[in-house]
Parts: sequence; structure tokens; C-alpha cells
Amino acid sequence: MKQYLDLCRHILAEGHDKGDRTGTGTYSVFGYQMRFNLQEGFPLLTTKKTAFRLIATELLWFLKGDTNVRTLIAQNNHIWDEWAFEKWVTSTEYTGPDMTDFGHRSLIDNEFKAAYDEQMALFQQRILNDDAFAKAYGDLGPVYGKQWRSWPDATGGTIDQLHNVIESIKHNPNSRRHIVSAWNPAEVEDMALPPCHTLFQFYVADGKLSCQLYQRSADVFLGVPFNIASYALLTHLIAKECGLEVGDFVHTLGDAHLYKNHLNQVNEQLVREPRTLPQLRIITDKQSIFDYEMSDLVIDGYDPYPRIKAPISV
Ligand code: UFP
Repeated sequence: MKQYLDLCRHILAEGHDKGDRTGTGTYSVFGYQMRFNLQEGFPLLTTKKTAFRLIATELLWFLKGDTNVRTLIAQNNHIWDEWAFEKWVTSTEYTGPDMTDFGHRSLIDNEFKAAYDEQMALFQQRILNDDAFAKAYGDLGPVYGKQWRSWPDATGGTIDQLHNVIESIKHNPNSRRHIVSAWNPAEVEDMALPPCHTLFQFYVADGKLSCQLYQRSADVFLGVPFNIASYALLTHLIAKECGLEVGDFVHTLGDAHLYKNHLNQVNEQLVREPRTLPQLRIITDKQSIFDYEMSDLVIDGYDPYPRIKAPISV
């Protein structure tokens, strides 16, 4: 995963000092590409412990067309909680302490953080225990799962982009139209977070399936390690279903940024020497990629350096 460390070094050397929506501030470059040969191992960062379980449960959630955080919270995956919580605390039904700008304030104010943690724990419990509440406040809007599996068409029906792309890979591998788009301009306004991984394309040559992702916005320290592993896993699952070997994952980034409050962490990581990549094993044969569960996936030989904590900018 030298490619990833090179990206971090490139941003530190060339990045523009650029403000951003979250108010944190970034160093940012525009346009960058990495290539991972999936035959060389599964691209899960070895220079920092990265939670495959969270990546895989999120991808399987996308694949099932699910957009409600309840499914993730029930699996102890909290990566989308803040986005749903934001919707709850800005609603007229919420009567607890003021949570305005909770992401930023919980980093700088310990008293506020205690109140935030309490409200977040209550929110998570209620999502799990109260069906109507989960329906209203657990749903993130028409995010990835919805666009991948049921993009609204012009006649009141829906398009299953993922099913279609798998069919086209199987039956017309040479096609240059193996595309799935999560960016639906008609629905972006209704999404908790406009899609960061915007569009991906598959490519078949020499019996191998490659995938390229265009990611419009990339939090290089926290988001990108997840995004690489997630698309590598997607490529493995689709290759298996289509009877192909895996080829390359090509990761193309738009605004690739390091948040200013991640710089110490990045420098800590940069002195670590990458280790041998782990291997992914899909231990069950499923009829369709939409049927996989976490228990079907195993990562062998993962020996990372310890985790490096960093605050997320919401
Ligand atoms: N982000 C990622 N990868 C993801 C994801 C979010 O890097 O998969 F969902 C980061 C990018 C950016 C922020 O720092 O989240 C989204 O903010 P914006 O919409 O302003 O680009």
C-alpha cells in the first residue's frame, strides 16, 4: 500500500491550503489516481489497523439496497450514525439539549461532549427499539443503496443498476458501458450526504475484472482506506459471481484532502513500513452477490500496525 502513503506525501508536499464545508480546514489536491493490483493481495492498509468488519458490513448494506442505519447499528457498525443523528437533532420533534454543530463542538468542549455522547446513546437505543422512530430518523434518504439498486426511472419504476451491470459483465464483457452511478442530480438534495464515491465502471480483459471508481471528495486519512477496501471487496464479489479473476482497482480522486487536524496522525503513519497484504477469502458460495453476510467473508494474514485515532469532520 505504498500507493496510499505516496498520496499522503503528495498532499503534504503540494496541497493547497483550502477551507471546507466542515470548518476544519484542509490541504487539498485536485485529481489523483492510484492503482491496486488485486492479485497481489487484498488492499487493507497495513500501516494502520483498519476495520474490515465495518467496511464489509457497510458494503453488504449497500448491496441489499438498504439506506437505514438501523441495520448497521444492529451490527455494531456506527460509521453512519452522525448523519442520521444530524437529521434527528435538527428536527422539530427533538427536545433535548442543543446539538448545533455537534461534530465540531464535541471535539473542543468536554462538557458538551458528555451531553452529546448521552444523546447519541439514546438515539442509537431508540433506533434499535422503536420501529416508527427508526423509519423516520434512521433513514439517510436516497443514498448509495437506493441509487445502486432502485434508481427511480422516468416512468415511476426503478432501475437495478447493480443487477444490470452484473448481467452486462456476464453477457457482454467487452462493453465499455459497465457503469453504476450513485450521483442522481434529482435526489442529491434529499440525501444525508451527497455520494462521495460517485460513479464506478468495470472492465474485463484476459479473464480478469477491474474496477475504477471516481470519488469526488476524499478524506484521505479516515475515508480513503475504507473506500479502497470497500471497492476491492465489491470487485472480488462481482468477479466471483461472473466467473472471472480479479484485476486492478483503479481509484481516481477529485478533491483529495487531508484535514488539518489529521496531520500528526498522517506523519505518525508515514514512518511505518508497509507489510505484506492480507488475503480475502469468500468462504461460502452464494447464488447472488446480494445474499452475502459478514460471516461469509474472512481476511487472512492481516498483521497491521496499531490503529491511529483521528476526529471525523461531519
Ligand atoms: N468521505 C470520504 N469517503 C466516504 C465518505 C465521505 O472520504 O466514503 F462517505 C469524506 C470526504 C469529505 C467528507 O471529507 O467525507 C464529505 O464532505 P463533502 O460532502 O463536503 O465533500
